This record gives sequence, structure tokens and C-alpha cells, in this order.
Amino acid sequence: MKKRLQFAVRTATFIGCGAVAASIGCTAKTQAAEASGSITGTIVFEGRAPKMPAVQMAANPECETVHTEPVLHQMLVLDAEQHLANVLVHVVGGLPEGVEYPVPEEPVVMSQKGCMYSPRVFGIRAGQELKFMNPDKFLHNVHALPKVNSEFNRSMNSQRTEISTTFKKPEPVFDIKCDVHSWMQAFCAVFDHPYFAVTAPDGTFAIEGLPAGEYEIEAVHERLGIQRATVTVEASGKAMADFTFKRPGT
Ligand SMILES: [Cu+2]
Repeated sequence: MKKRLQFAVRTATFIGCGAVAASIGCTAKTQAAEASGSITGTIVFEGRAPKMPAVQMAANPECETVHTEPVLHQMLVLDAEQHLANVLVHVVGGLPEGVEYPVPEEPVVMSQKGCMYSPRVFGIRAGQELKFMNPDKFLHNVHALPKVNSEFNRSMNSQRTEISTTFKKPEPVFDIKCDVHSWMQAFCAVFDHPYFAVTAPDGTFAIEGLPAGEYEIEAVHERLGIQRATVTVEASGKAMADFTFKRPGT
């Protein structure tokens, strides 16, 4: 799933944070200015790709019956041209200090249909609602394992088909798993800014709404590691950043 970010708010320094307010401890924060620069790219896997095995659901017929065809493990999701899906790309350096970015009111929605997490890899804003859906209506146990934020561990069943949580602080990628179905695994990162995206099945990503500047970006894949690049974005310009991942040790 391609995640496109749309971001447009007015510049406004909070009124009341002048010299007088400063004396009572007011911290000036500036809301993000409207900006239209972007970083886009395509991520490919180079080399001979291992074949993903089918998920063994036979011991869990409630899962197996949801699917008409075998479901492959998703540690490595490639299309025919070896474009790599499920890479989280995000800005790690170069953003202006002291800027507040409004948190989206709409939640990030995670489905567990057929005992498979969707999305498998995602970013979310600190304070944004994360909603877990259980269309299966049988038992799943959502277990998020952050280190900075609080752990989250809740069961879901036919009575509880929807639950929500929020992560309050920014945090690098951590696991979310199901304690009932061992193959169910997802990866989440929490951000205090909106400049992140996950590659689509065709390996593309787009980070939009950036002001002009030089940025360090990071591409994270659950098995293939982390890569970084420095990218210069002109005002309203479209910068490109492609990555090539290989099997570790090759
Ligand atoms: Cu489950």
C-alpha cells in the first residue's frame, strides 16, 4: 500500500509566547508552514530472491478456511521486477527545530483478516489513534512490543472486534505480534512529524509536503536492514531517492 502524505497548514507562531510570556515559561512553537517539496523513489531487491514459503495454517483451521489459496510469508514481498514492498522510508535529519505538526484525526487501521496483518509495516504519529479490526471474529491477541512506549496486550474475539490504542512518544520500528498465531507479525514506527511512507507493491514511495532543505532519510526493511541517504529538496521541488537492497552478507 502506498502511503501518500498530504500536508498543508498555515504558518502561525503561537500568540502569547513573546517577551512577557517567555518570562512565565512559555515555549514558542511554530506550526509547520505549507510546503510542497517531495522525495520520491523506488526500492529494488538485487540478487537472487529466496522463495517465500507458505504459511502453515493447518493447525489453525479457523485461519486456513478464510483463504482459497496458500498464503506466503511476507518477510520479503517482491513484484516480478524485484521491486520491494514494505520498506519504511522516513526523514531522520534536517527538519527545522521547534515545529509542531498537527496529528491526523483519522486513525491508522490495522486488519487481521484471515490471520494476516494488513498493513504489515506502517508508520503512525505519536498520539494518533491505532485501530485494530478483527473481521475474523475468532480469537486473536494483539501484542505490541515497544521499548519507549507502553506495551499493549489485548485479546480480541467475536465480541471484541475493534480496539484502539495510541503510542505517545516517537519510537523506531518495533514488533506487533499475535500470541495465538505465531506467523502474525507487523512492524510499527512512531513519529513526531508526518514525513514517512511505506513502499507500495511496486516498490515506490512518496514523502510529500516538505519545505526546501537538505534531509537525511532512512529506509528500513525488516530483514534486509537499514540504509541512509542525503537528499536536497528545492522549494516545491521533487527530489528522487532510490535504494537497492541485497541479502545481508552478499
Ligand atoms: Cu491471531
